[in-house]
Amino acid sequence: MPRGKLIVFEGLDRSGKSTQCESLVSYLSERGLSVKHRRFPDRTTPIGQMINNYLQGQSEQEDHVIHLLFSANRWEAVAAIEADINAGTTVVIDRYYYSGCVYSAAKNNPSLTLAWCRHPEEGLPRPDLCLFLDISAEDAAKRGGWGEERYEKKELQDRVRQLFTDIRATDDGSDFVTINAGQSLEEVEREIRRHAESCISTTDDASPLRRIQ
Ligand code: FDM
Ligand code: MG
Repeated sequence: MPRGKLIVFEGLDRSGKSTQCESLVSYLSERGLSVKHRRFPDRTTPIGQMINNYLQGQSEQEDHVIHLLFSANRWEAVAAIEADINAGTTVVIDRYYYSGCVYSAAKNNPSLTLAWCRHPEEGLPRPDLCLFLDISAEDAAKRGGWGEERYEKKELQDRVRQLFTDIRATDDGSDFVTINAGQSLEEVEREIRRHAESCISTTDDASPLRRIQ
């Protein structure tokens, strides 16, 4: 049986990730593909609840600690993700380790460099495709404005976008397909489906899931 693929959505808050992620999952499953939807942070686990409390301002965490909790929240899901992929199920995830790196690094804490932030992610399954929904912080904010959560602030989002741009220039960025998220929902949807279908049909079934190195 061909293995499932690992497809990830990344982008700023309000870039349309969640909507597009849901749309792709329904599209693929309507076409008979076995597909599972996940999101990070997964707020349903005990670690995820600590993250949720932090994001909602109900608790404080030291910058490195919250970074490691976000990473732990991915690691606790690895066995399940791998089991799905090995069983032929494609896993579509709303945010992954790129968000983990850039949001923490955007805090400008001198000992939370992008390189430091990336270390705990090494060894995680590497996506077959990362769909990066690109939008400026200004345009994202026009979409109903920022919510109440901790990172939904213009200055931080500007730095996050810059760091996503920096990542695209590195080896990690070779997984990225950049999609102009300022287009209409339907145009974005069409592009995403095209890339996802090409990923699903062209990834060599014999090739094992790669790891983040
Ligand atoms: N976020 C998300 C991080 O800071 N690190 C991570 O590893 C992940 C997965 O959490 F501001 C940030 C990004 C965002 C916030 O995510 C909540 P959602 O997708 O908006 O729920
Ligand atoms: Mg959000």
